[in-house]
Amino acid sequence: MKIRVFSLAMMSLAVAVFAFAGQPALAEDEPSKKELKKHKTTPGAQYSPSMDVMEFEEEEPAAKPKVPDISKKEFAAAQKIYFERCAGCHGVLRKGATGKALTTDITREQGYDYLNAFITYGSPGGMPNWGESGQLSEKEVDVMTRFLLHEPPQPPEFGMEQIKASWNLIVPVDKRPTKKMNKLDLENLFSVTLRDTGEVALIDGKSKEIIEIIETGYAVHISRISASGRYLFVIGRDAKVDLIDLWAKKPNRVAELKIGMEARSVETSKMKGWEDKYAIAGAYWPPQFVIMDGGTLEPLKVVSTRGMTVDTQEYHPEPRVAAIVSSHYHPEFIVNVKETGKIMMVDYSDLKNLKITSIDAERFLHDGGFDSTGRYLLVAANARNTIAVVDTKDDELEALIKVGITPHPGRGANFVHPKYGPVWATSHLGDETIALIGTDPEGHPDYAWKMVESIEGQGGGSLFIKTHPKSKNLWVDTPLNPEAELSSSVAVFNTDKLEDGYEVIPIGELSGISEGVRRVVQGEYNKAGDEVWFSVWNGKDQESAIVVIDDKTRKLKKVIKDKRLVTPTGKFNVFNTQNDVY
Ligand code: DHE
Repeated sequence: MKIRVFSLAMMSLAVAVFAFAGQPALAEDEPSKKELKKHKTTPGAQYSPSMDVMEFEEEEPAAKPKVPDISKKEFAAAQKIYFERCAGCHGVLRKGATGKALTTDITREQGYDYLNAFITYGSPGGMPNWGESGQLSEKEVDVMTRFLLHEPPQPPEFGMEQIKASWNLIVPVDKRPTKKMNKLDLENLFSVTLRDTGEVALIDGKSKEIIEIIETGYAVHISRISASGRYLFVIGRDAKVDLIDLWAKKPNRVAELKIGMEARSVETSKMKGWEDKYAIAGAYWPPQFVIMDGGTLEPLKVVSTRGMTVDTQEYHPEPRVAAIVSSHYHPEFIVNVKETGKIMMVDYSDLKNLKITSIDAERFLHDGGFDSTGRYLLVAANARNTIAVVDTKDDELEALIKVGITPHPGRGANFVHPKYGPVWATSHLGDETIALIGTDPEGHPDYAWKMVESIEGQGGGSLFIKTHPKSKNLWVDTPLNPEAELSSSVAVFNTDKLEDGYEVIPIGELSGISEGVRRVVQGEYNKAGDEVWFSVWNGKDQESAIVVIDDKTRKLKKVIKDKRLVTPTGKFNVFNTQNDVY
């Protein structure tokens, strides 16, 4: 099997970073400077969290003996670059995450020349070649090098006082309609992330018309729907949650709240009896989650995720909150903490006496979703090439399953395999395989919680995989593949005949757009499960589109183009998101 490896910066910095300058000899797995110069960064290597909305007070860098000076202005510029490009792997506090620590005890040992070469050339293990690729100028590399030799700035905390101060109840509950005031088919509405404008587009599933463009947080990341289907929750990278009332005459924002400074996840209570009561959002910085009132976003509880890692049981100062889902078996939010590898089952039935069952899973948890029954949650510990399975009924770890390189399932895809019964699938960023995991311990005990099959897709750089209970198609995107042909197309398999291989659908070409990289990202079904929507994601100043494919014929049904559709990425069908259909 031919495997193209696209090492994710998040993952690979762990083996690569800044480990050897100033030291007498290279360890066995460390690249020589000659090798570094040959290194070329792949797009996958740059798919790592950035902290691009963090704000700081300007600080006076402390002068240190034998450390080259850095001016206040240079320090501020370096800080900005660091948070945008480096903090995702090395941590806000520079104490290491998937990448190694860059605290001054280490960097000063390594010295200026070594650090400068590493930032310029990167490493085969995944450190991007910032200088050589031209992404940072020689001057910027110099400033970054000096920045790393100085003490890191201390980012501010964002506790209940600041969270509360950011709360804006735009329309109080008693001023909202008591019944649906519009004629929209809400269940087949799509909330579409317009990444670079900080907006969502609400698009009608039938007419494919844009109903509304709603301003939200900066670089909005995901949308989730309340259990009743009335409220839409949107979270931006700037950790701003927006609550949108879909019952209003014109769906509009009714509340907003900032739960931190950087965030990616939001979810709402879905347990029977608790529908629409609470919401939760998880932050990258500060490392914490916030439980809010589901109808007003009033912040009720803030909980830190700082603590020990599951493997070495060492303290981690900034474990980021990755995916959050809502249990169907208990009044619990399931919070996946990236750097510690803990899955926290947060019982929201009594916020005063908060009970959290903390499950030791695997480090670097990122994204995931339920099996078809909604009982088991499968989450990718991506930098450990592992899927963790949690039984949300018994609140315990079911399995840790090794899959391909850097699994990235989104929420994954559930279907019935002719031999293995119900399976859940993930594609990978780091190789071209698609892993199938048996999910039916009752009916197919021999296959449950094992990787029963690994099939070959069209390439690495995949982010999302999708099917629908009514479909026989399994769609796999490859937006981060370095080959333009692959990043602008998707592979589709027949789930009854996986052995027949895949058909390639050139979504980018079907969009009729000729400019840009036309990355095709995240398939999302309509409510009926007979159409699948893909984003053709171009640069901010270029044309983008949404391409709708007829699921049965796999032929083009419609191209949605509009000058307001700027950088569309995630799409969230109300019914499917509300009911965890995937
Ligand atoms: Fe995402 C989900 C984090 C980059 C589109 N993304 C998630 C989740 C996390 C996450 C933790 C799970 C949320 C949940 O389920 O509660 N994403 C990150 C990052 O840290 C990362 C790697 C870099 C960053 O700085 O943000 C990152 N993500 C991207 C993109 O570049 C994508 C492709 C385009 C974009 O809009 O930014 C992107 N992420 C998405 C989408 C989902 C998502 C569409 C939801 C998928 C779903 O089906 O639920």
